[in-house]
Amino acid sequence: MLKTLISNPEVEGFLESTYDFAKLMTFYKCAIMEVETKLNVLNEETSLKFDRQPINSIQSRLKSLSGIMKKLRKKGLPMTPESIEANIHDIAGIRVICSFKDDVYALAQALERQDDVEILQIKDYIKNPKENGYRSLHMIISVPVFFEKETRKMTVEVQLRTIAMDSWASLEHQLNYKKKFNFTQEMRDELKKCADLSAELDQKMNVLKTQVDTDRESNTFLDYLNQELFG
Ligand code: 0O2
Repeated sequence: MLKTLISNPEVEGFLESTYDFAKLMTFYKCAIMEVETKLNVLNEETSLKFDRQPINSIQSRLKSLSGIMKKLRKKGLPMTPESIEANIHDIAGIRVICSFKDDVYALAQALERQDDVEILQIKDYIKNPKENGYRSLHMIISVPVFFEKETRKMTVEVQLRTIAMDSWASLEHQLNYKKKFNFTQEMRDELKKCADLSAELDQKMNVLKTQVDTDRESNTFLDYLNQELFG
């Protein structure tokens, strides 16, 4: 297998720049760390203000070498570190699973406001769901990563979605997304109905959240301390 790979001229050229590739991937890995820290800080702030966590969980991944090569080949692009950096924007990927729909937008706006974050692209599949019912907020952002003698602006794909959006997308991913099985129209309609139900659930939970947040915001920190200490 390895022998076949190395005898492929495309791969041969790629391996020549192995060090540059490893360095690039390290920059991406650090960019993920930077953005995760930003998200965790925002999570702490909301936790202090509203006594609840807007982020349910964060998953991150670096795209695999085979995934990168597949994408470059599909786009007919050269397999060099320069080409990867210029053309593929989801090498560093972060999925943020939020508690409520408002949290998705609040976190996105908070990231946008940060001086060192540049927004390169936003796709709002919550306001404009995909035809199959997929909902999520996708952002391509750029953040600086500081090495000892070099600073690079790295792109990171951030997908923000609620727990309900995530459970639908995870199940749909297993059943349908990029799968060869031929989904009938009836099955597609059924999947879409499930997506609509999950959107309704998000909407109802969001209304409840707004009522609770409004109440908590109107209580001062001293009220909160009094309650905690004296019941
Ligand atoms: P996987 O399997 O998650 O790695 P591009 O990234 O530019 O090539 P596109 O379509 O412009 O492609 O990007 P878009 O629309 O922002 O979607 C990218 C990612 O969103 C996908 O990554 C999925 O993770 C997710 N996604 C988009 N549409 C769907 C969908 O219909 N169902 C599910 N479950 N996930 C979706 P990948 O790399 O395509 O796939």
